[in-house]
Amino acid sequence: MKLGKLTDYRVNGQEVILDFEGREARIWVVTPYIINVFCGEDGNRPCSKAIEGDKMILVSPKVCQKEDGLWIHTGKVSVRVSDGFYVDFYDENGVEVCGDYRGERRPLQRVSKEVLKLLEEEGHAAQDHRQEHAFEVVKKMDASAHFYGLGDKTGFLDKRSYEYEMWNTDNPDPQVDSFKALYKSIPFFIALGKEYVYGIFLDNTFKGYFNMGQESESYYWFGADGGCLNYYYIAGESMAEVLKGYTYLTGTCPLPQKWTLGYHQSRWGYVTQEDVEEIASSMRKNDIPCDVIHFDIDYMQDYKVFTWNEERYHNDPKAFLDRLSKDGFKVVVINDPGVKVEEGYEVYEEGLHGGYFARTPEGEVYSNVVWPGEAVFPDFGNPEVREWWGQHQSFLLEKGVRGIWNDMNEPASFRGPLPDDVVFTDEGRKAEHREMHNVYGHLMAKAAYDGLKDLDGRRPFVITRACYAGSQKYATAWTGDNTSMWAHLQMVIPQLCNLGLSGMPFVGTDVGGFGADTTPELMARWVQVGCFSPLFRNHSAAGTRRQEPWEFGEEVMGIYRKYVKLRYRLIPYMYDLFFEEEQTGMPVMRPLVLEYEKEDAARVCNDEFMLGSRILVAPVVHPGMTKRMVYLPEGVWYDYWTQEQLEGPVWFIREAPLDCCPVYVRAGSVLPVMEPQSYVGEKPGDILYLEAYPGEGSWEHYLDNGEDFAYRDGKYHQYHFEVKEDGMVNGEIVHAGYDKPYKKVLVQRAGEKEWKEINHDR
Ligand code: MIG
Repeated sequence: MKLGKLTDYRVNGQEVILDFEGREARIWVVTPYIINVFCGEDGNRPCSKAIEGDKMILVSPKVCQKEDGLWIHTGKVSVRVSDGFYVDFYDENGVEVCGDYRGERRPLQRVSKEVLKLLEEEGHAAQDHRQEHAFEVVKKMDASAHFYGLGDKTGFLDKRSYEYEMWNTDNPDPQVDSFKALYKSIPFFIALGKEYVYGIFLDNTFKGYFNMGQESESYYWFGADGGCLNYYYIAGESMAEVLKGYTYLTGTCPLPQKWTLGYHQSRWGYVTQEDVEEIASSMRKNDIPCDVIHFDIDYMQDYKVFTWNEERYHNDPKAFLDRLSKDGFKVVVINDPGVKVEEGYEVYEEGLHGGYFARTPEGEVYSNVVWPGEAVFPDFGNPEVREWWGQHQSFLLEKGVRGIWNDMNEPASFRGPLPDDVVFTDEGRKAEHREMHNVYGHLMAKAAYDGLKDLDGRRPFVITRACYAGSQKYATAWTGDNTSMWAHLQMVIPQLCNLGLSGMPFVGTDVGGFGADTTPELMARWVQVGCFSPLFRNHSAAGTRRQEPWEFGEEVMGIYRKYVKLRYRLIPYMYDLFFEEEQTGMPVMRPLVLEYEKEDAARVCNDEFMLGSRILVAPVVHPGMTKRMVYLPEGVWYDYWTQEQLEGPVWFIREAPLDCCPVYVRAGSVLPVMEPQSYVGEKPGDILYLEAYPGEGSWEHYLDNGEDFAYRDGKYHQYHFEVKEDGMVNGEIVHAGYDKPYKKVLVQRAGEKEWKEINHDR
């Protein structure tokens, strides 16, 4: 964005107001590490959907005018603003970390005029000029830069050399690398270079553009189609610190109920009570642990939200859900935003009378087609609408439903997209679809979360498809309609890791693939990745090959069982990761680069990942492969299956027959594990089991009732364990607030069979 000469400035607390020949811009020091750069029409920041509450930390920035520009020093970051509104960031040693690019942009001409004309005649979309955006920020890029995050995008971990768009999109085609957008818009990325790391969060909800060096090797740029230039520069010593800064701004994911970490079985097409009964009993009969069954749109009456086709449930769904619950199954149901246009239908009538639906510019209620047919769209930007929607969930809760799955909330529509000028509300003011589109799902999830919290009191379990920055505060997310193909199994790793780096730790993909027919081998390999993903749900589309664990013969079912059981074993460890994540923003599933950012191999690793800081997973994601190349970063590692010790950094080949997913544990680990059970809480859980991997290290283990918010009043236990080179473990209780702490702590040393009791008193 080019402004004129910097003619004047004034300091207002932590904000510096800059005058560029009559056009105003601002630099706001939010914390010593976080700087906001702003330029908008009337000088006022719009109300952020991502950032809630006051995030300012008191700093006294030093401001001084020098020959080369106006300098603002926070003590940790220095900002230089110069004529033309160029903004450069320096670290505390005065080294430039992130600077605006001042050179000429590369012309976009890709083909000659003649070829362009030919292409157009043939009906191909070709471009030889750059699109105009409301603003663009162009930053220097050096040869060492890698980019991570950007929410949910196709392709690989490192986003360098690709361009993306922020526009929540439901495109049912198989997702490939050339897709510019999926269902979520999280305009945040981390730049990691040889000597630097920083983050940028563009808090703008309009259609956004992120060109991460696709246009040039000298710069990258980002921009949007409307709204204000409003970005946050986030400094830190490491990627983890940058992420901590980002989640400090936009929030972390609240600790989930423990059962949500169990296995979820879903399919579009469980229509009747008998269908569901069959799934539940087959899970138990086949000894496959399972906590959750999902009900897709089939349970509703004519696809009307907040209705139930009771006939298909022997006229008493509540009795059925109660029965399932006795057997340890929790039910999650889908809930779409589109409300059927039908006279006399309560939800429609209420919304109509309340003025709760989006309108055309002429003031008519706007409608489009979704599952129920002609449908209208709740205006979730209006707090009253969120409250109304949230309270309606009592209909589902009363039947015994334990979680809400928000689908189609981009919002998706079947009769063409919603026009840009459909009128919504942004809290107190009117705002068009072009501005509210990317936050529609976010606000729907907020409505669901707040409603559930109020009605139920337990930690709300909401799953959403569409997201904006900060959606982690309300919902877990799944990545939408993937396809049963190997490329999509491969994509799971960078996709979920980048979501974690974008502040969304509780995420998963449809295990086995949603569209198309999966194969036994693909299923076996997919569950080996799925069992380590934070949200572990097998889901598939109606009409595709059935995808329940028993559909692929004994061998694959055995493999399936082995990995679902491994998942259950690791639930206490994963729960600890969620506890850590709520404090620090560190994701549960991590790319290697987050733990080993100095290692070149880690920076571009797409086929291995970490579960927390202690477990490294190197799954097979190619058909026919029964060995794979494994990279282990620096340090001593244990092969989880053989207990063999290895020393990194090292590359080697590991045998990986169909039933083997290579897993490694860092030396110096204490992994809390759970005894085998069919669902979380089936066994009393009053003994803590620890797997110890010799080496120097420690672990914080967390225990509470796994259900409500009592932990926020201190009603939890925290244990601190230390392990030594000889594998001996010491433990102490560092916080004692839970009324059912462990009666015993048993330790098993790597490679040994025996469990030994240890003392763990204060
Ligand atoms: O237009 O509810 O992504 O998980 O099974 C498709 C039916 C609507 C899309 C979701 C998918 C779900 C399906 N839905």
